[in-house]
Amino acid sequence: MRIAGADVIVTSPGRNFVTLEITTDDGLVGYGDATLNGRELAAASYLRDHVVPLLIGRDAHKIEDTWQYLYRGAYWRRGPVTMAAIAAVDVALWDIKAKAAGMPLYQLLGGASRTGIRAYGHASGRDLPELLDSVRARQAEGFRSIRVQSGVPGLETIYGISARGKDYEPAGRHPLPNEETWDTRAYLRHLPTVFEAVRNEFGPELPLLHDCHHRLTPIQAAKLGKALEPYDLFWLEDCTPAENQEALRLVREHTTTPLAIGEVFNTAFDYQTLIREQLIDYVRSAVTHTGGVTAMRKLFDYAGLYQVKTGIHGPTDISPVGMAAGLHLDLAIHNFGIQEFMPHSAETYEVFRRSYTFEDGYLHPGETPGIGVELDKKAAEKFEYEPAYLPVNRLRDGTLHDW
Ligand code: EZ4
Ligand code: CO
Repeated sequence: MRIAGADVIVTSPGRNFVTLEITTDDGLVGYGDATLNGRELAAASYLRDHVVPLLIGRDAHKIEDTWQYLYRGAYWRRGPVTMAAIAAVDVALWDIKAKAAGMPLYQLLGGASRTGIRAYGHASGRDLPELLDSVRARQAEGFRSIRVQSGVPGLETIYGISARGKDYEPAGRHPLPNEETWDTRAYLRHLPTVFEAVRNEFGPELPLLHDCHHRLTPIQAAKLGKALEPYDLFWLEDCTPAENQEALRLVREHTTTPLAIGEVFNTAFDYQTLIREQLIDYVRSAVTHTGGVTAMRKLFDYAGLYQVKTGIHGPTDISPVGMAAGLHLDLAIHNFGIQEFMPHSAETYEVFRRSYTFEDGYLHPGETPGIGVELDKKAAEKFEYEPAYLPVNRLRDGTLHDW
């Protein structure tokens, strides 16, 4: 089975997505996601200009060899653009292989290790009453684990907080990024009071998560982890900037709050110290940003040796194709932890027809052969690309800060 064609589709049904469509000489079609929020066209060009010409005529069954060919063959290794492009090829080839086998992908990964995939949803509020309502809304949708993000008195717009009743979408369709203002001391004072109130309202059972979005120094993160211990978090995410693996040593020495990190990582090497020294509890990589199913499987198996579990990144900037690929891994691997799930808009689902389901707090990839997501090209054409950027963050004196 040879690769006969490869097409890169940039579409914007509610937000931008980059999709690779590979076709084989016997008529099978596979999809992969290369969406890199705010830098989409770089991944599209990497694929179109430098990868597609290498794919035509290759044996579609040789997934590992193609992965190594694109990774080692580029000479310039790693990086978000490269790894998103490799991920798209890898997932499209797994989709094709599973379709050729007539099985859902998870069967090729060893079969199901569980009946459903525990998912967490996002609750947020500009103030406490709004936040409590938002937690109730997620519960009503079926979520049994909930990420809690709260506004901070004195700060206007911050990461993770949507307008009342609306879904959060950080990328804005502006010619320039929005600028937000940040104050770490105000945040560190306020957040423990929020978790105290949420625990009082919903009791001790409900698993609660929180995302610091890389904004703290190691000692600030240590202080926050300690302050949140009475509220028994499922995890504290991205407490320090991701580049510095050693930072987590200091945090770990001071708190038993479980730690999750990795949504901006793109290879297993970014986790080497973190996993080997057991400085984290959950790896947050997404299939789309970490080189595909092939690379994720290796990362998860490595993490499993150290009792580190998974928590695949699942924001709306992972397309339904990338989401579905992650769900097959979630179902098959042993060391699954939890899956983030931000449902996509109706427009997105019009372009990406999916077989995965969410019911009673659990996701399932479905039984369709392949990964179970098909792109409707006609529908995709209706939604033209629009430049969009993630916001930037500044301290009160204007210093640029992690967002
Ligand atoms: O801000 O994917 O845990 N989820 C997150 C996301 C990220 C976006 C950035 O594109 O941190 O909401
Ligand atoms: Co995050």
